[in-house]
Amino acid sequence: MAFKSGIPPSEITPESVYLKRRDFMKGSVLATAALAGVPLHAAAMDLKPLDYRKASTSSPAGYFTDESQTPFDDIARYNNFYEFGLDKRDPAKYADRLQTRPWTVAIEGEVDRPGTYDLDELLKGVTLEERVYRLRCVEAWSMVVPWVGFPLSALLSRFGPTSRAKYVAFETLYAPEQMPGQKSLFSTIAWPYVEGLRMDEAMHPLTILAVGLYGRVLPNQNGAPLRLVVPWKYGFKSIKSIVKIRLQETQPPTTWSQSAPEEYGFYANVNPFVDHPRWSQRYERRLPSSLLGVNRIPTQLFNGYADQVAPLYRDMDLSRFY
Ligand SMILES: Nc1nc2c(c(=O)[nH]1)N[C@H]1C(S)=C(S)[C@@H](COP(=O)(O)O)O[C@H]1N2
Ligand SMILES: [Mo]
Repeated sequence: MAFKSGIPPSEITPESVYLKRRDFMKGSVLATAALAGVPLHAAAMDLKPLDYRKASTSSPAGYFTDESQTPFDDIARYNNFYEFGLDKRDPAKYADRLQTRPWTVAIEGEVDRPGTYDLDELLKGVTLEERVYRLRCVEAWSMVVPWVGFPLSALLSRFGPTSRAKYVAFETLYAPEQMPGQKSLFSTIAWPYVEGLRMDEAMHPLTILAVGLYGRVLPNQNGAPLRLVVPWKYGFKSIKSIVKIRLQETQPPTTWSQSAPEEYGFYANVNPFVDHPRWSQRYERRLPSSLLGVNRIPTQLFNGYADQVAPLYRDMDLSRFY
Protein backbone atom coordinates (compact mmCIF):
# COMPACT_ATOMS: atom_id res chain seq x y z
CA MET A 1 0.00 0.00 0.00
CA ALA A 2 1.01 3.58 0.23
CA PHE A 3 3.73 4.68 2.52
CA LYS A 4 4.47 8.34 2.91
CA SER A 5 7.93 7.35 4.06
CA GLY A 6 9.26 6.96 0.54
CA ILE A 7 8.91 3.21 0.17
CA PRO A 8 7.56 2.93 -3.32
CA PRO A 9 3.98 1.73 -3.33
CA SER A 10 4.27 -1.45 -5.33
CA GLU A 11 0.98 -1.20 -7.11
CA ILE A 12 -0.06 2.40 -7.45
CA THR A 13 1.83 2.99 -10.60
CA PRO A 14 1.52 5.41 -13.44
CA GLU A 15 0.15 3.88 -16.61
CA SER A 16 3.59 3.82 -18.30
CA VAL A 17 5.04 1.65 -15.55
CA TYR A 18 1.92 -0.42 -15.65
CA LEU A 19 2.43 -1.14 -19.30
CA LYS A 20 6.06 -2.13 -18.80
CA ARG A 21 5.05 -4.38 -15.96
CA ARG A 22 2.41 -5.85 -18.19
CA ASP A 23 5.10 -6.94 -20.62
CA PHE A 24 7.02 -8.36 -17.73
CA MET A 25 3.91 -10.17 -16.50
CA LYS A 26 3.37 -11.64 -19.93
CA GLY A 27 6.85 -13.03 -19.66
CA SER A 28 6.26 -14.47 -16.25
CA VAL A 29 2.91 -15.98 -17.19
CA LEU A 30 4.57 -17.77 -20.08
CA ALA A 31 7.46 -18.85 -17.88
CA THR A 32 5.03 -20.27 -15.34
CA ALA A 33 3.10 -22.09 -18.01
CA ALA A 34 6.34 -23.64 -19.19
CA LEU A 35 7.06 -25.10 -15.77
CA ALA A 36 4.47 -27.83 -15.60
CA GLY A 37 3.07 -28.48 -12.15
CA VAL A 38 4.14 -25.21 -10.59
CA PRO A 39 0.71 -23.65 -9.96
CA LEU A 40 -0.28 -23.96 -6.37
CA HIS A 41 -3.81 -25.30 -6.57
CA ALA A 42 -5.85 -25.62 -3.41
CA ALA A 43 -5.63 -29.41 -3.46
CA ALA A 44 -1.86 -29.31 -3.85
CA MET A 45 -1.63 -27.04 -0.82
CA ASP A 46 -3.42 -29.72 1.16
CA LEU A 47 -6.20 -27.38 2.25
CA LYS A 48 -9.10 -29.22 3.84
CA PRO A 49 -12.41 -29.21 1.90
CA LEU A 50 -15.30 -27.57 3.77
CA ASP A 51 -19.01 -28.40 4.03
CA TYR A 52 -20.98 -25.39 2.88
CA ARG A 53 -24.01 -24.17 0.98
CA LYS A 54 -23.20 -23.03 -2.57
CA ALA A 55 -24.08 -19.54 -3.80
CA SER A 56 -25.93 -19.06 -7.09
CA THR A 57 -28.00 -16.60 -9.07
CA SER A 58 -30.95 -17.51 -6.85
CA SER A 59 -29.12 -16.41 -3.67
CA PRO A 60 -30.17 -13.09 -2.10
CA ALA A 61 -29.03 -10.04 -4.10
CA GLY A 62 -25.33 -9.34 -3.67
CA TYR A 63 -24.40 -12.77 -2.36
CA PHE A 64 -23.29 -14.00 -5.77
CA THR A 65 -21.77 -12.39 -8.82
CA ASP A 66 -21.57 -14.33 -12.05
CA GLU A 67 -18.45 -12.42 -13.17
CA SER A 68 -15.50 -14.74 -13.79
CA GLN A 69 -13.90 -15.84 -10.59
CA THR A 70 -10.25 -15.00 -10.17
CA PRO A 71 -8.31 -18.28 -10.30
CA PHE A 72 -7.20 -19.77 -6.98
CA ASP A 73 -3.54 -19.34 -7.83
CA ASP A 74 -3.94 -15.60 -8.32
CA ILE A 75 -5.98 -15.17 -5.13
CA ALA A 76 -3.37 -17.08 -3.14
CA ARG A 77 -0.23 -15.56 -4.67
CA TYR A 78 -1.01 -11.87 -4.94
CA ASN A 79 -1.68 -10.67 -1.42
CA ASN A 80 -1.57 -7.75 0.92
CA PHE A 81 -0.69 -9.07 4.35
CA TYR A 82 1.99 -6.76 5.68
CA GLU A 83 2.66 -9.00 8.66
CA PHE A 84 4.52 -11.17 6.13
CA GLY A 85 6.18 -8.43 4.09
CA LEU A 86 5.43 -5.61 1.70
CA ASP A 87 5.79 -7.44 -1.60
CA LYS A 88 2.64 -9.00 -3.04
CA ARG A 89 4.48 -12.35 -3.18
CA ASP A 90 5.77 -12.29 0.42
CA PRO A 91 2.61 -13.64 2.11
CA ALA A 92 2.56 -16.73 -0.12
CA LYS A 93 6.25 -17.27 0.62
CA TYR A 94 6.17 -16.85 4.40
CA ALA A 95 2.64 -17.42 5.70
CA ASP A 96 3.12 -21.16 6.15
CA ARG A 97 4.87 -20.19 9.41
CA LEU A 98 1.57 -19.07 10.84
CA GLN A 99 0.13 -21.56 13.36
CA THR A 100 -3.62 -21.49 12.80
CA ARG A 101 -4.52 -24.10 15.47
CA PRO A 102 -5.18 -23.97 18.32
CA TRP A 103 -6.74 -20.55 17.73
CA THR A 104 -8.78 -18.48 20.12
CA VAL A 105 -10.91 -15.41 19.55
CA ALA A 106 -11.52 -12.98 22.42
CA ILE A 107 -14.98 -11.40 22.42
CA GLU A 108 -14.82 -8.29 24.59
CA GLY A 109 -16.58 -5.12 25.63
CA GLU A 110 -20.28 -4.41 25.32
CA VAL A 111 -21.59 -7.99 25.27
CA ASP A 112 -23.49 -10.04 27.83
CA ARG A 113 -21.15 -13.02 27.42
CA PRO A 114 -17.57 -11.86 26.92
CA GLY A 115 -14.82 -14.45 26.91
CA THR A 116 -12.02 -16.14 25.03
CA TYR A 117 -13.40 -18.84 22.80
CA ASP A 118 -11.77 -21.66 20.90
CA LEU A 119 -12.31 -21.12 17.18
CA ASP A 120 -13.45 -24.69 16.53
CA GLU A 121 -16.05 -24.32 19.29
CA LEU A 122 -17.27 -21.08 17.71
CA LEU A 123 -17.48 -22.72 14.30
CA LYS A 124 -19.66 -25.56 15.60
CA GLY A 125 -22.45 -23.02 16.02
CA VAL A 126 -22.45 -21.65 12.47
CA THR A 127 -23.61 -22.77 9.04
CA LEU A 128 -21.02 -22.17 6.35
CA GLU A 129 -22.10 -20.67 3.07
CA GLU A 130 -20.43 -19.49 -0.10
CA ARG A 131 -20.38 -15.80 -1.09
CA VAL A 132 -18.95 -14.81 -4.45
CA TYR A 133 -17.85 -11.22 -3.95
CA ARG A 134 -15.81 -8.58 -5.70
CA LEU A 135 -12.79 -7.51 -3.63
CA ARG A 136 -11.57 -4.02 -4.52
CA CYS A 137 -8.24 -2.90 -3.07
CA VAL A 138 -7.68 0.82 -2.49
CA GLU A 139 -4.61 0.37 -4.73
CA ALA A 140 -7.01 0.00 -7.70
CA TRP A 141 -6.82 -3.72 -8.41
CA SER A 142 -9.65 -6.16 -7.84
CA MET A 143 -10.57 -9.82 -7.82
CA VAL A 144 -13.69 -11.98 -7.67
CA VAL A 145 -13.41 -14.41 -4.78
CA PRO A 146 -15.66 -17.36 -3.88
CA TRP A 147 -15.44 -17.10 -0.09
CA VAL A 148 -16.76 -19.64 2.38
CA GLY A 149 -17.91 -18.17 5.67
CA PHE A 150 -20.86 -16.98 7.71
CA PRO A 151 -22.47 -13.64 8.53
CA LEU A 152 -20.64 -11.70 11.24
CA SER A 153 -24.11 -10.91 12.64
CA ALA A 154 -24.64 -14.61 13.41
CA LEU A 155 -21.57 -14.57 15.65
CA LEU A 156 -22.17 -11.22 17.33
CA SER A 157 -25.79 -12.04 18.17
CA ARG A 158 -24.69 -15.10 20.11
CA PHE A 159 -22.79 -12.97 22.63
CA GLY A 160 -25.59 -10.53 23.30
CA PRO A 161 -24.49 -7.04 22.27
CA THR A 162 -25.62 -4.45 24.82
CA SER A 163 -27.41 -1.22 23.88
CA ARG A 164 -24.07 0.59 24.23
CA ALA A 165 -22.50 -1.45 21.41
CA LYS A 166 -22.15 1.12 18.61
CA TYR A 167 -18.94 -0.11 16.95
CA VAL A 168 -17.00 -3.33 16.51
CA ALA A 169 -13.20 -3.35 16.75
CA PHE A 170 -11.10 -6.19 15.31
CA GLU A 171 -7.52 -7.17 15.94
CA THR A 172 -5.08 -9.41 14.06
CA LEU A 173 -2.67 -11.78 15.78
CA TYR A 174 0.54 -10.20 17.05
CA ALA A 175 3.28 -12.85 16.83
CA PRO A 176 6.57 -11.47 15.45
CA GLU A 177 8.21 -14.90 15.60
CA GLN A 178 5.63 -16.15 13.09
CA MET A 179 5.09 -12.91 11.21
CA PRO A 180 8.41 -11.49 9.96
CA GLY A 181 6.79 -8.23 8.81
CA GLN A 182 6.00 -7.35 12.42
CA LYS A 183 9.74 -7.25 13.11
CA SER A 184 10.64 -5.34 9.97
CA LEU A 185 12.31 -1.97 10.38
CA PHE A 186 10.67 -0.82 7.15
CA SER A 187 7.21 -1.10 8.57
CA THR A 188 5.46 2.10 9.58
CA ILE A 189 2.50 0.16 10.92
CA ALA A 190 1.86 0.00 14.67
CA TRP A 191 1.14 -3.68 15.20
CA PRO A 192 -1.17 -5.41 15.66
CA TYR A 193 -3.24 -4.50 12.61
CA VAL A 194 -6.61 -3.20 13.79
CA GLU A 195 -9.88 -2.45 11.99
CA GLY A 196 -13.41 -1.48 12.84
CA LEU A 197 -16.99 -1.19 11.66
CA ARG A 198 -20.04 0.68 12.78
CA MET A 199 -22.53 -1.71 14.39
CA ASP A 200 -25.02 -1.46 11.50
CA GLU A 201 -22.24 -2.24 9.01
CA ALA A 202 -21.14 -5.20 11.14
CA MET A 203 -24.70 -6.56 11.32
CA HIS A 204 -25.33 -6.11 7.58
CA PRO A 205 -25.99 -9.48 5.87
CA LEU A 206 -23.22 -8.88 3.30
CA THR A 207 -20.58 -8.66 6.05
CA ILE A 208 -19.05 -12.06 6.64
CA LEU A 209 -16.28 -13.80 8.51
CA ALA A 210 -14.54 -16.09 6.04
CA VAL A 211 -12.84 -19.37 6.89
CA GLY A 212 -12.33 -20.60 3.35
CA LEU A 213 -12.26 -19.93 -0.37
CA TYR A 214 -12.85 -22.14 -3.40
CA GLY A 215 -14.55 -24.63 -1.08
CA ARG A 216 -11.49 -25.22 1.09
CA VAL A 217 -9.93 -23.84 4.24
CA LEU A 218 -8.31 -20.42 3.70
CA PRO A 219 -4.67 -20.38 2.65
CA ASN A 220 -2.75 -18.67 5.46
CA GLN A 221 -1.82 -15.78 3.19
CA ASN A 222 -5.51 -14.96 2.75
CA GLY A 223 -6.05 -14.53 6.47
CA ALA A 224 -6.48 -17.98 7.97
CA PRO A 225 -8.05 -19.13 10.10
CA LEU A 226 -10.64 -16.32 10.29
CA ARG A 227 -10.86 -13.05 8.37
CA LEU A 228 -13.40 -10.35 7.82
CA VAL A 229 -14.88 -9.66 4.36
CA VAL A 230 -16.79 -6.42 3.78
CA PRO A 231 -17.32 -6.38 0.02
CA TRP A 232 -18.45 -2.74 -0.41
CA LYS A 233 -15.36 -1.34 1.31
CA TYR A 234 -11.75 -1.14 0.22
CA GLY A 235 -9.86 -4.35 0.90
CA PHE A 236 -7.91 -2.99 3.86
CA LYS A 237 -11.09 -3.10 5.99
CA SER A 238 -11.18 -6.88 5.54
CA ILE A 239 -8.81 -7.67 8.39
CA LYS A 240 -7.06 -11.05 8.44
CA SER A 241 -6.22 -13.66 11.09
CA ILE A 242 -8.52 -12.19 13.74
CA VAL A 243 -7.86 -12.89 17.44
CA LYS A 244 -10.03 -10.23 19.05
CA ILE A 245 -13.48 -8.75 18.47
CA ARG A 246 -14.51 -5.94 20.79
CA LEU A 247 -17.89 -4.22 20.87
CA GLN A 248 -17.74 -0.66 22.11
CA GLU A 249 -19.45 2.69 22.30
CA THR A 250 -16.76 4.74 20.53
CA GLN A 251 -15.29 4.55 17.03
CA PRO A 252 -12.15 2.41 17.20
CA PRO A 253 -8.81 3.41 15.68
CA THR A 254 -7.94 1.63 12.42
CA THR A 255 -4.48 0.83 11.10
CA TRP A 256 -4.49 2.72 7.81
CA SER A 257 -6.39 5.77 9.03
CA GLN A 258 -3.85 6.07 11.84
CA SER A 259 -0.91 5.61 9.52
CA ALA A 260 -2.10 8.15 6.89
CA PRO A 261 -5.32 9.88 8.02
CA GLU A 262 -5.54 12.23 5.06
CA GLU A 263 -5.43 9.26 2.68
CA TYR A 264 -7.44 6.54 4.43
CA GLY A 265 -10.56 7.05 6.49
CA PHE A 266 -12.61 4.93 8.86
CA TYR A 267 -15.37 4.28 6.34
CA ALA A 268 -13.32 3.39 3.23
CA ASN A 269 -16.39 2.73 1.10
CA VAL A 270 -15.44 1.99 -2.50
CA ASN A 271 -16.22 5.16 -4.41
CA PRO A 272 -15.12 6.05 -7.96
CA PHE A 273 -16.08 9.69 -7.35
CA VAL A 274 -13.78 10.23 -4.39
CA ASP A 275 -10.19 9.95 -5.52
CA HIS A 276 -7.31 8.97 -3.32
CA PRO A 277 -5.13 12.10 -2.87
CA ARG A 278 -2.44 10.47 -5.03
CA TRP A 279 -4.42 8.53 -7.65
CA SER A 280 -7.82 8.14 -9.25
CA GLN A 281 -10.30 5.55 -8.04
CA ARG A 282 -12.38 5.59 -11.25
CA TYR A 283 -11.00 2.38 -12.69
CA GLU A 284 -9.57 -0.84 -11.41
CA ARG A 285 -7.39 -3.63 -12.73
CA ARG A 286 -9.31 -6.90 -12.50
CA LEU A 287 -7.10 -9.92 -11.84
CA PRO A 288 -5.86 -11.95 -13.46
CA SER A 289 -4.24 -9.91 -16.18
CA SER A 290 -4.57 -11.90 -19.36
CA LEU A 291 -1.94 -12.53 -21.99
CA LEU A 292 -3.60 -9.74 -23.92
CA GLY A 293 -3.07 -7.26 -21.13
CA VAL A 294 -4.62 -5.56 -18.19
CA ASN A 295 -8.38 -5.84 -17.65
CA ARG A 296 -9.21 -2.25 -16.85
CA ILE A 297 -12.81 -1.84 -15.74
CA PRO A 298 -14.77 1.04 -14.22
CA THR A 299 -15.08 1.00 -10.44
CA GLN A 300 -18.65 0.96 -9.13
CA LEU A 301 -20.06 2.96 -6.24
CA PHE A 302 -19.94 0.79 -3.11
CA ASN A 303 -18.15 -1.76 -5.30
CA GLY A 304 -21.46 -2.63 -6.97
CA TYR A 305 -23.34 -3.19 -3.70
CA ALA A 306 -25.11 0.20 -3.61
CA ASP A 307 -28.60 -1.35 -3.72
CA GLN A 308 -27.78 -3.23 -0.55
CA VAL A 309 -25.75 -0.69 1.44
CA ALA A 310 -26.34 2.88 0.21
CA PRO A 311 -29.13 3.36 2.82
CA LEU A 312 -26.53 2.96 5.60
CA TYR A 313 -24.92 6.22 4.48
CA ARG A 314 -28.00 8.19 3.45
CA ASP A 315 -27.20 11.38 5.36
CA MET A 316 -23.43 11.28 5.03
CA ASP A 317 -21.14 13.33 2.83
CA LEU A 318 -19.06 10.51 1.34
CA SER A 319 -16.21 12.82 0.34
CA ARG A 320 -15.86 13.94 3.95
CA PHE A 321 -16.36 10.49 5.50
CA TYR A 322 -14.03 8.67 3.13
N1 LIG B 1 -3.95 -8.18 9.20
C1 LIG B 1 -4.00 -7.71 7.96
N2 LIG B 1 -5.16 -7.73 7.29
C2 LIG B 1 -5.24 -7.26 6.01
C3 LIG B 1 -4.09 -6.69 5.39
C4 LIG B 1 -2.87 -6.68 6.13
O1 LIG B 1 -1.82 -6.21 5.65
N3 LIG B 1 -2.86 -7.20 7.40
N4 LIG B 1 -4.19 -6.16 4.12
C5 LIG B 1 -5.54 -5.74 3.69
C6 LIG B 1 -5.59 -5.36 2.29
S1 LIG B 1 -4.88 -3.88 1.87
C7 LIG B 1 -6.26 -6.10 1.35
S2 LIG B 1 -6.47 -5.56 -0.23
C8 LIG B 1 -6.79 -7.43 1.69
C9 LIG B 1 -6.21 -8.46 0.74
O2 LIG B 1 -6.78 -9.72 0.95
P1 LIG B 1 -6.30 -10.96 0.07
O3 LIG B 1 -4.81 -11.10 0.22
O4 LIG B 1 -7.05 -12.13 0.62
O5 LIG B 1 -6.66 -10.66 -1.35
O6 LIG B 1 -6.49 -7.84 3.03
C10 LIG B 1 -6.59 -6.80 3.99
N5 LIG B 1 -6.42 -7.33 5.33
MO1 LIG C 1 -5.82 -3.29 -0.15
